Amino acid sequence: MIADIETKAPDTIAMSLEEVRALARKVLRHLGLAERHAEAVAETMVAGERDECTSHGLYRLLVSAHTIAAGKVALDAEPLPHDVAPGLVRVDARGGYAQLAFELGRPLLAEKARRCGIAALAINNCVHFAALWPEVEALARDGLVALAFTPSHAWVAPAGGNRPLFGTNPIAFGWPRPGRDPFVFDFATSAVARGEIELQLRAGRTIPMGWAVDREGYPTIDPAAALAGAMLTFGGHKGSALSAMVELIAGPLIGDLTSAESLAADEGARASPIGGELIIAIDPAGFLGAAAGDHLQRAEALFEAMTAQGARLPSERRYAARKRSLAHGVKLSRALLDDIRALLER
Ligand code: NDP
Ligand code: PYC
Repeated sequence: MIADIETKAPDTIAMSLEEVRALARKVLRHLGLAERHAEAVAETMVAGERDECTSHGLYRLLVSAHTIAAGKVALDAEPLPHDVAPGLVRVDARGGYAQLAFELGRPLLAEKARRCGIAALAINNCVHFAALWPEVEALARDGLVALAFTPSHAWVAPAGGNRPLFGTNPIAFGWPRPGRDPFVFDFATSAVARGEIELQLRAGRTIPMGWAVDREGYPTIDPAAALAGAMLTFGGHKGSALSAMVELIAGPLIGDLTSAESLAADEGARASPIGGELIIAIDPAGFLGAAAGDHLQRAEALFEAMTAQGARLPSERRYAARKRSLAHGVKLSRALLDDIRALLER
């Protein structure tokens, strides 16, 4: 028995964040992604691993490899900014990954928000597989209140229906806190991100009831049946309405695709979603001028009242994970690393 334990390879492998970054960049370059994209895309994956958000960490290298092999992302797209109005900026990602387009649009958005009090950035024509919290967190660290939205592929049934129509459509929010890490939440308007179901499938585990129905519309705990059927919204009709809102404001409002249109454009390739993202930034000083600091300080009472009764703040878990990862590195699933390293043999 002891011998068995001693000879069994560990299920996880420890890596430093630098090693994670180097691996992500190496694989993305090997897959053919231009250097600037490889760096920007790798950074969101490193952030995902660092903050223990594994569905949007290095697992996304497998997703990217599939999307690239399917020819569904422009590998060397140069994002093109358009100064639309004093409070509006649009970045055409030209079929590339969203990360570089956001990097380019972020300073323009921040500058417009400071000038106008509120501003919006539309990223168009991008391929999107990433978590949204790195974007709203970055804006909140610059002192701005930020909201971000993006549709995905039609995988989710509206409340009361049983056929996929909405994407998993995340909503992210960031709030700057004086002298503290920003308050950030970021979640899919489906019961859970699709990536989470994909990870359960990889791990051979079942999923909780309430996440999805199978092809026939019956509730299922089988992740494969869930992926083939329809995912469910969180909070019933409430998540459904929010999901519809994301379709509208990050789809037609910015001249981009809905999740149903993204899935149609995918033509069965099962690549990452194509379309747009809307990011709104608000400068507290826009409404409040010199009093902004006092009011931000007042907002701290809300967070204190939440934690005082035992509630945890969204983003608290991530910041704690980040602290651990920065100090000790991360642990990656051996099976995932084997699959990622196999990409380098292709
Ligand atoms: P979760 O359901 O796990 O919700 C995540 C959010 O809720 C986080 O802000 C988390 O904070 C917070 N939270 C979780 N548990 C608690 C708790 N007990 N108390 C307080 N706050 C809590 O995530 P999802 O599966 O819905 O989404 C995961 C990711 O998938 C998101 O980052 C999203 O952007 C991404 N995604 C991307 C899509 C795309 O098209 N690009 C589509 C869909 C999802 P904390 O982080 O601290 O745990
Ligand atoms: O996990 O639902 C998801 C997702 C879609 C696009 C990127 N992540």
